[in-house]
Amino acid sequence: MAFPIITAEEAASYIQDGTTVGLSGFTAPGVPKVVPEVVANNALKEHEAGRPFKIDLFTGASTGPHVDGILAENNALRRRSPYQNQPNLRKRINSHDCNYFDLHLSELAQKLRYGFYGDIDIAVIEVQDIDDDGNAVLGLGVGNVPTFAKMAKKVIIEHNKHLSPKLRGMHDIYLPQDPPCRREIPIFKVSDRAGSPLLHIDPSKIIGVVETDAPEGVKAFSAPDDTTLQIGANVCHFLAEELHAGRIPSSFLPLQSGVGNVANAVLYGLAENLDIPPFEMYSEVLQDAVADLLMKGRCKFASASSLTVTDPVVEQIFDNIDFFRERIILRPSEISNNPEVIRRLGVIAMNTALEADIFGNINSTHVTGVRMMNGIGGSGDFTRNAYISIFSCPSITKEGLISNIVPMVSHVDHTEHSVDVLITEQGIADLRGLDPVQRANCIIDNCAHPMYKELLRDYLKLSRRGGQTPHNLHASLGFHTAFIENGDMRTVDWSKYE
Ligand code: 0RQ
Repeated sequence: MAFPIITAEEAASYIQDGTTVGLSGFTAPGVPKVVPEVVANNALKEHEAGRPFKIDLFTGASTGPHVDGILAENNALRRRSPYQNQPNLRKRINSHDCNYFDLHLSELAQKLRYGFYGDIDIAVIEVQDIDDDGNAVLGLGVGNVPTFAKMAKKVIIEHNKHLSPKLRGMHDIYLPQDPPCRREIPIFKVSDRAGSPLLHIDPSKIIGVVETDAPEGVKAFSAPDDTTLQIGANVCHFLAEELHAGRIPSSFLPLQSGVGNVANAVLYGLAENLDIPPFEMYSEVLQDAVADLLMKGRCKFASASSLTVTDPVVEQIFDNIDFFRERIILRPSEISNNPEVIRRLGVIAMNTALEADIFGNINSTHVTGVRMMNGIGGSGDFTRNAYISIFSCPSITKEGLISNIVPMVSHVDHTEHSVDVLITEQGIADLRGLDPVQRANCIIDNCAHPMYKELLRDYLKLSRRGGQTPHNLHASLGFHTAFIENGDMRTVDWSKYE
């Protein structure tokens, strides 16, 4: 290797208070394994010495405890985008110790290139291999690394020996031109390749290579429970009905599946439901369930920005790499989540809501409207451009203290205009072509939990004072205020608002 081998400490010394850093990867996979932790430790030492130390951090998506977790714990993040899921960082964001701006994942790379968020000082990039000319085989997650590599003034490489040399060929690295020169992205089928299997990094920018040997450490999801299994079964039932009605072509359409426990249960439902023919996925992450779906032939091909699978599944993929390399493409998130491609391919989007309102607006990010959970992630990229956009969630949370179907969402991520179908364990609300009152009745009848149906119907009566979308603005957040005051949404008293 033409580049100097350096220690993580030497590498981290290039990252100082105020440095803007871009990290490779998408979710934990592909994210550098050692340099960020040393940066976090340096921050702690600086703080103990009474000196400021905070960095601006851009990534592909969430990272892991060894990056966002420890950087947040040591209060080393000044600005952060575009997605996170670490409890420590959540606390920093909600207390404004860290300025987090929550962005559609497909947009960060181009907005950085447009110059909206300033320079990238240092990119830290995990590779499986890199040649003397700077051509790199990436790891299991891509994210925004092509843009970070292009924009960064200096690059640090983490060479992770844990990665299989046979990963070469799984990636498709494509960087679009920016307006006014942008052309169509030449992906017309899920399995189309538009770019190169290698990422080119300008060798003159490479400071050095840090050697690592580390697994990804992706956490397993909770095993599906009765509720999530029923949601999965309802999603599959809906898709099978659409297929039989001819509204989905008989060859089926590519699926996108969101993140979390509910999304994982939906994927397990797809494995079992033979009414749905073998399908393809055009998604942003591939979870454990997808490896299984590929092995069983239920999924024919999968395109995403990351293999977000647990370590045993990584080993399974490495052991059968020839099989998986033929069936998986890993792309930059700007491409995996690209609105142009999603709409062209007719992707069916399946994402998860924290809460939905009776008119079909979705809150995916803010607990009781104020506390950031994770971020919008790629859900908007897919939802807004999908062939059919489905949201699912359990009808209740915390044993019924919270209804996930509310009169008005306390924060809006996806508007009623982009949501075709809402699914809970109770049933399916097909909202296509319905006016707001029809939608409200459809959601209450099919998706709300029985213990909340009457309360929601009463709200609708209370709101019948005219207007296309009948709300009572005093009462519209009544469920939330009842929860804040009494810890139970069922204690709402509509008579106060009559
Ligand atoms: O809390 O952890 O204390 O038990 O929220 O809820 O039911 O486990 O949901 O893991 O499926 O995640 C929306 C967060 C769902 C995720 C969200 C509480 C509940 C629990 C988690 P505990 P579940 P999931 C891009 C896809 C946005 C980004 C996205 C997400 C915790 O899916 O981040 O879609 N989505 N990316 O108890 C208060 C409510 C609540 C609530 C749940 N209404 N009020 N708390 N909880 N509902 C596309 C890809 O391709 C990846």
